[in-house]
Amino acid sequence: MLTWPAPQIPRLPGTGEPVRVLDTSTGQVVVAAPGPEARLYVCGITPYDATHLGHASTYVAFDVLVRAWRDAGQRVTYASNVTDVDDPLLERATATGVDWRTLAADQTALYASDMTALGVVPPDVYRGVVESVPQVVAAVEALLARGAAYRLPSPDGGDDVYADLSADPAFGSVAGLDEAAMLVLSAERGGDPDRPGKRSPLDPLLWRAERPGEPAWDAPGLGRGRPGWHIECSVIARDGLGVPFDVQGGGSDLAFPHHECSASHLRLLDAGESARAHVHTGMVGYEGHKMSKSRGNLVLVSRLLADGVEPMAVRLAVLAHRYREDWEWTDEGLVAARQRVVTWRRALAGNGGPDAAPVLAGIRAAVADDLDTPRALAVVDAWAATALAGQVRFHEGAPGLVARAVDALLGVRM
Ligand code: 5CA
Ligand code: ZN
Repeated sequence: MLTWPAPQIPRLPGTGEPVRVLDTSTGQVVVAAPGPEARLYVCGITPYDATHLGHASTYVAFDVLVRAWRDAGQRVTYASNVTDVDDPLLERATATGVDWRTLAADQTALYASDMTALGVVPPDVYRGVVESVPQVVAAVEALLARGAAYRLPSPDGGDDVYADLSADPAFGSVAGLDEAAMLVLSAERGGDPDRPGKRSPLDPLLWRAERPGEPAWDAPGLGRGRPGWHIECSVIARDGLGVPFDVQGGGSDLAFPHHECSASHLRLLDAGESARAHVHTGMVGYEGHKMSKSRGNLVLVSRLLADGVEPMAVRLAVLAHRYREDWEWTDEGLVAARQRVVTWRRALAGNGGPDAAPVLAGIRAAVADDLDTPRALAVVDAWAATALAGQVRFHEGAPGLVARAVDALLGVRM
């Protein structure tokens, strides 16, 4: 898949601190990528509707992580997917009478333009499911050969293939949920715990035999069909990054079953390993509920931009919240972000101002501390307030350094 253009990241003097993030599986804040290279996989969109603020918030959060690693002198490899064939996409295509490929292509393009506007660094490895079918087929065949998967006849002929979770003693280690909670979430989030004939209700689908009216691909060893959901991310992460990699990321709605199952598939495919840390963003809500395509309570990035909101105000409205907490999108939050753009611009306008070195150090310390972007914004706010008060020693070039720091580390280009 084609990505979008990479934003230019200004150089800064010195280097950032080792970046710590909250790992869901241990509950600890850890240095997730201790080596010279950082490898990140973030679950990409299912392109059946336009990018909303929940998506934007998740991708901006991981963008701050990428920028912090780079600032700390690490080489970053970032991989992501596009779920360009899956149940919700096919259902929307049928409901609206649009070809599923056209729907996916249009929405993927809109997502790319939204990410470009928001200054999100594009992934280095960016793959759709459709272009990954041969790799998925090989992985499902390998799991069958290892006895870690089984076939179940489909009502429409052919066989579906399920992973046999009893082959993986570490299943459950990502989200740490009990059986009852896992069953509830599996049913809510794309699983089929009530399907008769499965060895265990939580066993996830790896390959879905062709159904009438659904797209399908030839796979001589499996029979015509299409990939299940979790295996796509296992395969794209493994091929794009190698295993183990440093961070598996996504929204908290993906911790179970999606990241639990994709980590399990990886362990069974690659002798026991998956991601070193799982990092999850909180859910953005709107009008009292999680913003979701299925509920329809969406604030779209493209709609805000079309209404004349500056992309950097949208980005600042997101960065005003801690990534790991749930939060609610509000008009007041956007008004405050627009005001912040105005204030920062005024403070940055001159050639001199208060010393910028503590601002750079303060932003670095805040983002390294589990991406504490609200604290980073407060550091800049304080500098801007002092600059506008105009009663400090004049440091020539200080606004330039603050502008570069805000650009490089927070992705906010003034
Ligand atoms: N294609 C799959 C992942 S493989 C998927 O979940 N797609 S998605 O389009 O539904 O979501 C894309 C990303 O946005 C995921 O990381 C998801 O966790 C995140 N996300 C979805 N809704 C919200 C929300 N309301 N707040 C924050 N993040 C969200
Ligand atoms: Zn995924």
